[in-house]
Amino acid sequence: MTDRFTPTKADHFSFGLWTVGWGGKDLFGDPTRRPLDPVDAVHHLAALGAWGVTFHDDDVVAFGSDDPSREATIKRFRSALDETGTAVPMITTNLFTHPVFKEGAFTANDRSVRRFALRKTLRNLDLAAELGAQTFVMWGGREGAESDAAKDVRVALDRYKEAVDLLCEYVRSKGYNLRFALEPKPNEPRGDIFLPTIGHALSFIYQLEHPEMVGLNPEVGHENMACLNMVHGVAQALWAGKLFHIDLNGQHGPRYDQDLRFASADVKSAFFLVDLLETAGYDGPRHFDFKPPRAEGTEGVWVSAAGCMRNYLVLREKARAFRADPEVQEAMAAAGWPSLATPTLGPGETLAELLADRSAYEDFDPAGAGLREVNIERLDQLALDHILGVR
Ligand SMILES: [Mn+2]
Repeated sequence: MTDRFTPTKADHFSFGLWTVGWGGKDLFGDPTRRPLDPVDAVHHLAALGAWGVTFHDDDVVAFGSDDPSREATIKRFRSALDETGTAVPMITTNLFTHPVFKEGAFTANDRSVRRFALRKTLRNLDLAAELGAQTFVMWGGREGAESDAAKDVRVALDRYKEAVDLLCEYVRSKGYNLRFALEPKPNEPRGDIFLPTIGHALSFIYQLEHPEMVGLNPEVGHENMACLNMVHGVAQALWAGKLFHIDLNGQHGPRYDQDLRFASADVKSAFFLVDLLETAGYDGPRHFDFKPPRAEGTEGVWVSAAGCMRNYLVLREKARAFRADPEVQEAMAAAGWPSLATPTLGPGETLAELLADRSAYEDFDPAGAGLREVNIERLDQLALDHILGVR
């Protein structure tokens, strides 16, 4: 079916190879789908209207491959990219699947594991530059612990910082056009993961040697797993100039990481997220990090992938209609949006003048102000009317 919600490359939708390539293996069951050749994934996604693909090193080249077979595999993959005009905007390193990383990678207590993790990542930075990726995502799924007795967290953060600083130094020395994006997640696979939320990761960035090179890759499901508001978190990342990349998917609140297709779990939050990205001028990839449910067969995988993009485009149209609706604009004014945009002190007003302003305190009527109308329900209902398609 082709309609106005059919994506094109101009929409900048990208997918991890591990998303459509997930065979359904989970903690309790074997794969339910045959392995998907990354070359086939590129062709399928391009046919659906995707603009880019992203991957972990091991998604394309099997762990431990020798150099000749690695090069042959990359060459074959590269021709699929060229044939379809598919971009590789982001690459990441798998530092979580192999048993060597069972106790962490950059924060493993074992120093030789940390050195191996660095070498594996440095090698992948060269590939990222070679394929023209501009963002290198760092998700430290094994950086954490099940027990607070496992390690001194302050020292582990020293090692984490050491690793990110070294990676930044390498990118600078090579002159690569690459920035790093930290991906927060509260737990799973580790009992507790370091840099669990957008806020933790943001504060970590400012302790680094090159904070300008490091930003965030927030994921819808990960923030929801921590009972946090994704829209607020992304807004703060944008406010800090740190939204380098984003992982769009769906999640039903605090439970295991569901990676549902975008917008399928919480339409209202997805609506406000799309509205935020589109109005804030975010110009990075709209990247889907989802998993087609294990119960689906091969055809279901592509229905699920297409649904991610379709839902984004539907919500984008609805968000635009919401913003353009005169009644919404009037309701926003009534709810005080323009007032919030006005600085609290007047132009050139000093603190002394505020202290001398009797209307601000001595003559102010807090009881009366406590009874005022705020008009947010009306605005929220208009949003819901737009989402539900009755406006
Ligand atoms: Mn996830």
